[in-house]
Order: sequence, then structure tokens, then C-alpha cells
Amino acid sequence: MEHSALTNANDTICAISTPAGVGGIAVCRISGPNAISIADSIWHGRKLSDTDSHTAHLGEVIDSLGQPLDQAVATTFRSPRSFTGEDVVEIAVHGSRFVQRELLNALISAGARLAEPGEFTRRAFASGRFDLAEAEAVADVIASESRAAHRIALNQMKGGFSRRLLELRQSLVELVSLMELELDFSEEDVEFASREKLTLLAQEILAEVSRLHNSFAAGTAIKDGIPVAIVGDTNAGKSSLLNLILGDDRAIVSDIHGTTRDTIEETIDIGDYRFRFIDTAGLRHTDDRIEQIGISRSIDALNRASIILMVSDVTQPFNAELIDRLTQLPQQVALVAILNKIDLSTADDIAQRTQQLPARFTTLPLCALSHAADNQLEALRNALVNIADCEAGTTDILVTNARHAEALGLARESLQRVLHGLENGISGDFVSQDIRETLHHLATITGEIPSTEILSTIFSRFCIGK
Ligand SMILES: Nc1nc2c(ncn2[C@@H]2O[C@H](COP(=O)(O)OP(=O)(O)OP(=O)(O)O)[C@@H](O)[C@H]2O)c(=O)[nH]1
Ligand SMILES: [Mg+2]
Repeated sequence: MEHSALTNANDTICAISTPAGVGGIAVCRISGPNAISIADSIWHGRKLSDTDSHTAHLGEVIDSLGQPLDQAVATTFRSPRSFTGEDVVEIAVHGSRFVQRELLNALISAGARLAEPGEFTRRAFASGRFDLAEAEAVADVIASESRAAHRIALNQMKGGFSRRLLELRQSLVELVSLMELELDFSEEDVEFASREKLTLLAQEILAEVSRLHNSFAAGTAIKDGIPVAIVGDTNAGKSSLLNLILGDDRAIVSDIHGTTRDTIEETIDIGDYRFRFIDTAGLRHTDDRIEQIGISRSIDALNRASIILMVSDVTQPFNAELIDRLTQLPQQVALVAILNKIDLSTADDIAQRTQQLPARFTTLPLCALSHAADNQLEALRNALVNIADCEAGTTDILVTNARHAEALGLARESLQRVLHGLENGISGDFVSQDIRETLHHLATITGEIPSTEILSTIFSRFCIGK
């Protein structure tokens, strides 16, 4: 499928694809119908137009004044076997800022134009090398900061998500054709596929669309860092726990109640995941205005977290109000009770305290002082990774993109109308219409129904050179 109308592919673009700044090597990418001849005009060495595709050549680049600029390696990729599907030359020079700038100047003098952000990937999409979801995943792979986020993005880039969508669409097409068969022969009063069978098929599709749509929460958590709120009474040891996890004296710790006033956020990688820990102001009734603001931020953090570490001092009674609030959170929020200051308690006492907590809590006794036994911290880290594993589920297909989630939400709504229609004997005409609408929403994800506006927003988020 080609979307050539969506880009001006007549010109040849160039950009530095390696990060901005000085590096050992910088790579300049040139793509377009004149990529090879433009490269030749700034190149001393074997004529690139005479070389085979996918070959690398040592030579010299010449600046816009005709002076030698640097020794370089040029690699040619001929259309259509290149990233963009166009003729592409990649020139690797030494990574000085001066050399990079002069090389771009020379290419622009020779007729190339500076690429816009994401324009290489946009051209790859326009030439049908990628669908839109795969192109968006390129940006996610570049941005991924943990193994789990990388795995999801890589799978999407390689087409895992697109294949799943294709399967869903094939099932919908089957459904709509069965519906239409029913319509064509309705006069003759024959039922080709029972409505029960169609309902079953629609239910299956709806279940999968809903699963994908619901995976957005877990998907974004994994992509941006899983939010873990550390909450509890003042002086329970929340900030001590944060410091213990980070292995750093990040937060102020003192025996004064109400030491932490504002939320403190730090990310750290554990196992395959990135976690975002949020230490909060201790919860208590107070007349101090600033502390009240801090406490309302604690509540905000608690409401947004995927995992909650409720820290309590084992020598003090539990905060029943907090436990009540936490157990009312949606089931997918994981609750971990940290029984802190076990150095001041006995094993019997700790066992008894554990009994008092609702079953939804995972309980971990701990001493958050920096000399705490390593295996307590290890147990906490393992518990966090286990929770994240459950959240990630067994599939690598998680939706991490708000645009996709929105389209899936719309698809789900029209599918619910399809089901309602099937179950209530509504005319096939209307049901078919809703199936087509579902198909439309799913097709916008892969960009089969491209809109220039959507494309511009998507690709403008890329860096230049990609
Ligand atoms: N004995 C003992 N003391 C601890 C332990 N953990 C923390 N403390 C002490 O408890 C006091 C309070 O610790 P913080 O980490 O500041 O408590 P917090 O929950 O952040 O308190 P606020 O910020 O006031 O809400 C400090 O004096 C810590 O040294 C522990 O496991 N055992
Ligand atoms: Mg604190």
C-alpha cells in the first residue's frame, strides 16, 4: 500500500542521524531520488552511482568550497531495498560538530534539503515499508529505557500488534459477509448463519478488542515507569524506605513527624522494569496549611499508582482509615504492606500484625535503616518484579500509545452496538453498518485510512534524522 500523496517524495533529504554533539563517528543519512548523485558530487573516491546496493566505500567528503573535509565511509542502499524505500546513502564521518555542519552544508549546496523530524520514517511509511503502528514503534524503540518497554516496542515494530489487528479485521470481515448473506436472501426466509453463531463470533472479537484497550494502563506504566506510591503515617519510615531502595540518601529522614512535605519522585530499574517511586507526606490530621497541601498530594499519588507500598511502624496501631481507602481502590492496584521497624518488635508480634491485614495485602516485614538485612530488600524487589510481571501479562502485545487506545475504545463502542443488535434481532443493515464502523476504527491504527493531520502530528514527535 502506498501513500505517496502524503509526502513530497520528489526531493532528496539529508540529516545527521546520530545524536547531536561530538562523537567518535557521526552518520549522515541522505534519502530520495537524487541521493546517490548528490552524494557523488561531494565525494572523492569510487563513484557511488557505479556501486552495488548494500556496499560500503572508503573515500573523502568535500566541503561546499571544494576542500577536503574528512575521510569517510559511504554505504549505498538502492530503492526499494532501503529503510525509506528510496535510494539512500549513509555517510559516516568523524563526529566533530564542525565536520557534521559542513557536510550538511555541502549536501544542501548540492541540492538536498534538511529533513524534517521523522521524515525518514514517514517516507518509509509512505512507500508501504511500514504501517503506521510499526512506524510509531520505531520512536518507542528509540525512547525505550527498560528491557520490558523495549520488548513491547520491538514487537510492535516487527508487526506483532499489526498482525493481531489484521486478524481482528479478518474476523470482522467474515462477520459482515455472513450478515450480508443473511440480507441478500432475507426474502427467501433462509438463515445462513444463526444469529447465535454470529453473536459468539462478535463476542470473541469484543473480548480481544477490550483486552487490548485495557492493556493501555499497564502498557503506559511499563513504558514510562510503573508508579509506586509510598504512603503511610508520619514517622513510619517511608523516606527511609525510599532511600533504602535507591541506595542513596535522597530524602530527608528525621524522627520529627511530618518531615516530608512534598512528594519526591525517583525512578530506578529493577529486573526488566523501570519503577517510579513516589515518597509522600505522612498522613495525619493537621492544621498546618503547607502540610495539608502535601497530604492532598499524597492522596493524588495514591490514586494514580499501580503499586502502593503502605508503610507502617510495627510498634504502632494500623491506620484503619488508610487501609479502608486502599482496599477500595480498583483490584488491579497492587497493595503491599511494609511492616517497618521490626528491629523494635518480636517475631510473634509481627506474625500477629500480619493476620490483622486484609488478604489483598502482600506483607513484608522490614527494617528500613540502612544497615537492614539485604534479603529483606531483595524480597521487596522480587515482590515488585512479580507484580510487574503479572501486569505485563503473558503476551507481548500491550498498547502503549494513546492514539491506538482511543481508536480501540471507539472500536469497542461500535462492537458493543453490534452485539446489542445481534442479540435483539435488529435489522442486519444496521448491524453491518456498526461492523463497518468497527473496521474503520481499527484501520486508523495501522494508517490504512490515513489523515494528513494525524500523520503530521505523529512524525513531528520524532527527532530529526529518524
Ligand atoms: N528503629 C528503626 N527506626 C527506623 C526504621 N526506619 C525508619 N526509622 C526511623 O524512623 C524515623 C522516621 O523515618 P522517616 O523515614 O523520616 O519517616 P517518614 O515516614 O518518611 O516520616 P514523614 O516524612 O514524617 O511522614 C527516623 O528517625 C528513622 O531513622 C527502622 O526500621 N527501625
Ligand atoms: Mg518522609
